Amino acid sequence: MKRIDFLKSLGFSTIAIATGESFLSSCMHMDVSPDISSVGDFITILKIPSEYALSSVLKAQTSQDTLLSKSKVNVLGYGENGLLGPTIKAQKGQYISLPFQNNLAEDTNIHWHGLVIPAEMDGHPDHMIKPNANFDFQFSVNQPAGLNWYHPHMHQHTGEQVTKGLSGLFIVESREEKALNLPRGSHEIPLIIQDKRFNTDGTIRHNPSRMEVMSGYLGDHVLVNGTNKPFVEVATGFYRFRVLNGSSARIYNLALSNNADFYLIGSDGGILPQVETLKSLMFAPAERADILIDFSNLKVGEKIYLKSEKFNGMGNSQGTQTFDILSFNVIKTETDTFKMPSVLLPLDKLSAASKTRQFKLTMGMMAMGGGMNKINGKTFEASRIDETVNLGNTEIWEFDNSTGNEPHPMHIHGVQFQVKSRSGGRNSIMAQEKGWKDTVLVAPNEKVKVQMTFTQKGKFLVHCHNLEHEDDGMMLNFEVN
Ligand SMILES: [Cu+2]
Repeated sequence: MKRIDFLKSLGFSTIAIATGESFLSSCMHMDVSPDISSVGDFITILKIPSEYALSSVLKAQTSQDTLLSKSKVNVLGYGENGLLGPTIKAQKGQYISLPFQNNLAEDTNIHWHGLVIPAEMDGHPDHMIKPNANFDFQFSVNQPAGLNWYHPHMHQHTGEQVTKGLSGLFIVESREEKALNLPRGSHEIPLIIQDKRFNTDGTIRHNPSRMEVMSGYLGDHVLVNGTNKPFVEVATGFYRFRVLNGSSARIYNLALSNNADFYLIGSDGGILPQVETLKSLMFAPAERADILIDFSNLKVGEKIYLKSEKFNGMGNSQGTQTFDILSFNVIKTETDTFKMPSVLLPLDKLSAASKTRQFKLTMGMMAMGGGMNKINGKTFEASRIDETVNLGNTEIWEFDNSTGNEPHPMHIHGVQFQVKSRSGGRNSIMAQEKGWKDTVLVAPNEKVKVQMTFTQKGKFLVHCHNLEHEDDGMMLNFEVN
């Protein structure tokens, strides 16, 4: 096939193809779906992020970590301990102060993903923290117990900083959640799943081509908590896994290698009303899953894997392979007293919506100098307010990907929302969408409606959480007055 015909087959117009050799060559070096089923045993013990010590300084900095081999390489993280940051825990109702220091040679900031907090604390790209500068993040945590996270949020460089290691977990706990008596202590394990690519020297590589800015920058290794091919030792009981998809673009179709059921008890914004018994779970970037796994039917010495199965309908580069993520090695028997609750925590009903807004997701083929991924025909402009919302109002926002070819995990800042409907594509509300959400996967051909009440004043963002799409400008401002 001639190069020009090849590009046309990918959907490029003749005009787009005519716009420059550098674009052509970057396309020809594309690696749309790298092989992730690399050989090797799961023989490295799963790292667990440290717990944040209250009022200690979170420092964005370069440090060293072991990733693919035993030799240490330079990575980014929050602190001296290598990739990622400490897990912050706060009680519902707690006022928390998080001193932050930028020890990088470039600007950064922190977005508290999932937390409903004032705009000045939310980490808008307007609010950058310069090299060697510091900032005290202070806010009250007034939301249900759940797994949230934190990461940088600047325009055009979020993908690079997150990929190189800047992310951490923020867990909100509450009395209501404690009363459920869920597995805890050694039976509650955080899992940050991230695919990455590497340079020959073992450092993390971030160099998406123009093609990958559209199709997704997928890695060829999957790390869990920064561990390549990890195992975790378990006993024959129930465990609670607090799972974050911290990847740039990769969607996982989570399942267990023995085809056993697992139990979804929570998603982005907290605990679900009821347990969802699943064999598999489509899990998009920035989504969280609170999962219980029962190992009581296994014998000491057995191993099962958390894996990702093949899937369709999410663009050409996603779901092309089945691969293992994490090995569970059963090392001891125990008597487990955990009882699965028949109901979990009730989901508050939202008021009726006073307005519906449309967000049309499109991918323009070529815009030299500008973004290709657009919302309502626009790319991000920091000073432009795209939507104005009245404080206290309840609205429905519809994300319309009916003409798109790529999946978009859409994230709204400053709120937790409920998914009201999905038409086209998968045509139904998924298990993890039956509770509070801040990120919803909008697959090709789908229109998804979400509903929320705006309780925080100020300037916030709505954007795609495929980090290359976001950095390309698939992000708008909205202001709540
Ligand atoms: Cu997107």
